[in-house]
Amino acid sequence: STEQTPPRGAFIVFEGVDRCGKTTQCNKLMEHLKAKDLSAELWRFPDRSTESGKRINAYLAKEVEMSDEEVHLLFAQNRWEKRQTLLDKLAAGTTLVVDRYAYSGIAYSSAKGKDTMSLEWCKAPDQTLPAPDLVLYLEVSAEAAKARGGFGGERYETADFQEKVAEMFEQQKNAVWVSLDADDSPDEVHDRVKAEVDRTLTTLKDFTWLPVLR
Ligand code: Z5A
Repeated sequence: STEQTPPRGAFIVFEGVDRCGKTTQCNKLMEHLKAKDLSAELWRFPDRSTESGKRINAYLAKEVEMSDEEVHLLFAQNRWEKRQTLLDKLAAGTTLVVDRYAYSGIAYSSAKGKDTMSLEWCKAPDQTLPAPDLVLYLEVSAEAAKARGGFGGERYETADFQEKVAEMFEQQKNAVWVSLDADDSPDEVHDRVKAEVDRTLTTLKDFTWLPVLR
């Protein structure tokens, strides 16, 4: 038969510092994909519902202490736990919109600036996990982030640290990475997101296989 197998789903990742608007944009993108009648799911990392996720949640809420190295590996494990499900979903044609991925793990850990945690060391545990088709990096200025309300009480939620995190994100830019100015209104940012995602969806037939993180 000449019938073609349906294209696999797209693997779309949102990244950025605290309050860049990822969650807001993920929700808007989901509405856009649903309106196009596409099968899509919204995921987020850390997935706080799994065993590793519960420990991560306790760490972020400052309820438990852990070494920086240990929590780094735990964040990576939290992604490895979802690897097979992620591959199965994409193969079945479901597009995944993912709020944070390995780039966050690498940026937040390497931003700690420890001798024992070089960028290479931080990258290693996520290597060979599926790589996304598109990384939308929401670039927010310190002023705009500040105007979006005070920091919460979780770990990492200070302006100095977020600035270091932004630098470590910049060092990870690659071919599938698109930086979007995220200072404007949610609808204006959404228009930029939509254009990038629609472009990626049309090229998907050329990406029948999924590369891995290097
Ligand atoms: N972390 C890590 O260390 N290692 C890892 O491997 C991973 C993560 C995966 C928890 O992540 C922490 O884990 C995080 C990184 C670390 N630490 N920090 N910081 P999380 O994703 O669960 O939590 P979060 O980063 O704090 O996400 P968030 O609170 O969901 O923020 P957001 O998604 O970027 O923003 P938002 O909720 O869409 O918007 C924030 C506010 O701004 C909200 O009031 C909106 O209504 C408003 N907003 C949004 N967009 C706009 C625009 N365009 N204009 C004006 N106002 C806006």
